[in-house]
Amino acid sequence: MSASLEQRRNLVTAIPGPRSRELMTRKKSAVAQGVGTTMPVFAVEAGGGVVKDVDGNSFIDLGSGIAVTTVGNSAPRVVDAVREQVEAFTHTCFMITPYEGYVAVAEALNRLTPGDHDKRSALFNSGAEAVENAVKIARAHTKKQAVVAFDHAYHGRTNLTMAMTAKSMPYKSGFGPFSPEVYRAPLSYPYRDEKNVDGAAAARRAITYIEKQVGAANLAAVVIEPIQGEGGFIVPAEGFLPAIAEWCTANNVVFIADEVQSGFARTGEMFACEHDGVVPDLIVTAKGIAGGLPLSAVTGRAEMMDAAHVSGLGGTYGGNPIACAAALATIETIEADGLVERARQIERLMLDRLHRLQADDDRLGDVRGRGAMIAVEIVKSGTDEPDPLLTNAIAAASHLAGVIVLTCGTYGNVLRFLPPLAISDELLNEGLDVVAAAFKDNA
Ligand code: PLZ
Repeated sequence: MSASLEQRRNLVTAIPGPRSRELMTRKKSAVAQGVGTTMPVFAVEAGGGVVKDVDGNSFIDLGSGIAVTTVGNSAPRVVDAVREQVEAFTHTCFMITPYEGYVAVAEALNRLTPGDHDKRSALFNSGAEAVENAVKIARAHTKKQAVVAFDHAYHGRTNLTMAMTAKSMPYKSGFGPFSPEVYRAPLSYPYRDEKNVDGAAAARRAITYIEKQVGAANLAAVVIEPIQGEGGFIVPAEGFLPAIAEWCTANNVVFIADEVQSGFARTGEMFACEHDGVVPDLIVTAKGIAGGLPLSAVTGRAEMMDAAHVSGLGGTYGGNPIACAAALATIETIEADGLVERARQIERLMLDRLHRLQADDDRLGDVRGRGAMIAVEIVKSGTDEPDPLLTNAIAAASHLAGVIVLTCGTYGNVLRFLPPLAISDELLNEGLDVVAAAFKDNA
């Protein structure tokens, strides 16, 4: 981020402006339509809490490029580290001539992830690729095959992770057949579960499904997002995650936490499973790990990680030196700038404002989340019926008014907020003012 990037919302053209419109025309004739875009504007610069477009409009960023630029876009330490690395060398392939940065990232992950047991890490490029590798490792360790994922889960767009992802449109429809031996269990969803289904009861329900439909004897791994991302920022009821993790341990099943979206200070802990006191066997990270450079990882118990034979894990670019340099600078930034605590401050500010909004407007059916991973589930007034049309209208109105917000949820009715932790309170409040006005305008 250049020092000249002003930290304010400023619209100087209609949205989209003429240059963005021109680029969108080029996009339509050059890029496959399967690659969609949420906003109609093209970025040229970003940093702090702002994204600037080609027409000179500045947007408040409440999305962080889907929870990636947690330390801020072009965060100063990341820029310096990347510049230094790119001038030294760009790639040798860690599997050919290794380099220190990869090892240092593995050491940092082993130190930062929950549990003080002996750990190992392996690095990859995308979240989906890391999830796939976590499953490979669990299968190699247990010598079993089946995998359980949950309702509303999102784990990626590759063949195995499409099978693990719950939502058909847009992620799976027409792209089958999907990987076999993937089963789905019911989640704990406090807003939509019957009132008597607490965390323990939801865990019993899930475990019964798993035991009856799969059988522990066949099950290699249970994969779960401690707070679901694309599925709607669903925070399971207290006790749910520990009960599932305990059952896994008792049954020689690898408990894999997919913290691709929830990890790296996002939720007011370094990792979301820490809120529940859960120590996963394997933890999958990506997104926030490297300040915007493509990097992902699997970290876990040494004896499980080492179950895969030599050269059984890897990939040409996995743990690319530039991405590793960015990750080390990102971790340094989180620690030196107290960003875990910053995420907690953001939680207080956002929940307070959204709860006040909810008190006057029952279309905000549920306000939930942790840290800087906060959402509103939008319903039709007087009911709990999902209202995806209103959700899209609120998001679109916010976009036109200069605020980047995203939607999610199986029913498409969740407005989610993932601000960079580098955002100011002032911008955050202004962004929420815009969203509040959008609710009023859509009364
Ligand atoms: N696991 C929990 O959130 C990525 C994807 C959006 P990749 N989520 C955003 C989209 O439309 O593609 C994600 C996630 C969780 C895995 C992934 C996959 O990570 O880096 O996108 O492969």
